[in-house]
Order: sequence, then structure tokens, then C-alpha cells
Amino acid sequence: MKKVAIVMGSDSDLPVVSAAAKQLDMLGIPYEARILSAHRTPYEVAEFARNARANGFGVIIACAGKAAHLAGAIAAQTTLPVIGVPIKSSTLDGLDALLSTVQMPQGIPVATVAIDGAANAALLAAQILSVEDKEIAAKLNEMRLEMAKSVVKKDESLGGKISY
Ligand code: RP5
Repeated sequence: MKKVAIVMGSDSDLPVVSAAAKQLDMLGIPYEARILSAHRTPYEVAEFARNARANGFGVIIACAGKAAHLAGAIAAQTTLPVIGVPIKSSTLDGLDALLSTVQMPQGIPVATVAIDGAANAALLAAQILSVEDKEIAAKLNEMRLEMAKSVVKKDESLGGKISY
């Protein structure tokens, strides 16, 4: 099975990024986490991204805050799919990271999820891997069914009324 890389710009991103690891663990998908910074360790970022395909990765999740160039810098060095997670780590509430991550120039795409959307990034990574992996596809289907069941249950317990 291909691995997922979870890369973050700083250890201060860990509280948000851990949701991606949890989601991948729930699906039984192997991952490797790295702290790599587009600005503070640019050479290490390039080396990681250039070798990622050969090192068995199928998807890269890149999480960064502020002037978030990590996902784009990685995407510039590999044709593996890159999912960007803008992190809310500044006075601008993550809008800075969202725009820095999502506004990629034509030719170098980054699939950007919501601000702090690490869990969805992991699910999207799983969906990408599920194209070739029936086991992951089955687990994703099961997860969707469970999610639907829990909403139906909540609807039933609401009983058509809102208490206030
Ligand atoms: C970004 O700058 C990191 O991804 C982090 O979200 C933000 C702040 O980093 P620290 O100053 O906390 O290391 O590169």
C-alpha cells in the first residue's frame, strides 16, 4: 500500500495536524510525518518532495500557517497529488494561509481543504488511494454509512421539535 506523507511547517501545527494522523490510523493507511518548512528548511523540503514518489508515497498532505508556501513548494518538486491544509496560526485567523495555499498558478495544482481541515485532507488522501485500492474504498464506504446512520439517529431523537 502507498504511504501518505503528513508534512507540517512547524511543531506548533501539531495540535491541528494530529487529526489527519487519527483519520489515517482509523482507515489503516500508513503515514509518515515530517516537520519541514518552506522558509526555514527549503533544501530539506525540495529533497523530500523530489524523492517522495520513489520513497513509496502516494499522496502528500502539507500543512502550514501564516504565509503558507509549504504545499506549493512541495507541489513544485513532484507530480504526486498534494493536499494543502491552511493552518489558523496567526492574527489573520488562517485567511492568510488559505489564500497562500489555494492561489496556485496554472500548472502546479494544490488541492486545498478548509482552514484547519486536517481530517478532510486525510479523507481526501484516502479517496485518492482508493482509486487503486479496493480495501480502502470499502472502508470509506463503511465510514460514510456509519456517518449517515448517526445523522438519522439524531434526526429521530429530535422528534420534529426544538427544545429551548
Ligand atoms: C508556519 O508558520 C508554520 O506552519 C506555522 O503554522 C507558523 C508559525 O510557526 P512557528 O513560529 O510557531 O514555528 O511556517
